[in-house]
Amino acid sequence: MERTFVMIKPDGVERGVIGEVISRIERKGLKIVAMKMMRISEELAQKHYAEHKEKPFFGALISYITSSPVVAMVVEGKNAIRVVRTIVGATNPAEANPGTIRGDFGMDVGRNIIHASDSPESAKREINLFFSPEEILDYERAIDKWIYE
Ligand code: DAT
Ligand code: MG
Repeated sequence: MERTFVMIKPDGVERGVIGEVISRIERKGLKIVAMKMMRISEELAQKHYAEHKEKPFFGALISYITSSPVVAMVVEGKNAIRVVRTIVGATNPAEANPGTIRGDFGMDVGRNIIHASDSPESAKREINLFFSPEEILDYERAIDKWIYE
């Protein structure tokens, strides 16, 4: 099983779609193994988005992500990184397919509702940035035999 880092961004929280987003993750069959609501510090935001440091939108991205609380999660499942990116949709909500989270809820690349790790390396790095090992829970679900062959 693979783990990925998922975060409902401040616009998702403010617009009241926390439940909707979590529902989509749950009903897909993915397992939430850690979750917390928090406000991201400037320092954590800069670390999380370090790969975009030189981009023209970096400043706006940091102020957006630190502007209001977020909901951070670790999500587990078979090919979880790819599966979550698929249900999240393209980076720009204007281009994201209907049926995806960004396609259904967003209008602007600077307000795209949700973050999800894009590779095993970034998943590992981001999970470690946001969660301590004790915050990630190991548990079995009886339903899993109906989700995985
Ligand atoms: P993703 O969040 O799909 O992994 P990314 O890692 O390329 O996308 O960029 C991180 C975030 O930065 C993205 O969710 C929104 C913002 N962003 C990306 N490209 C942008 C652009 N051209 N203009 C404004 N914001 C942008
Ligand atoms: Mg990214």
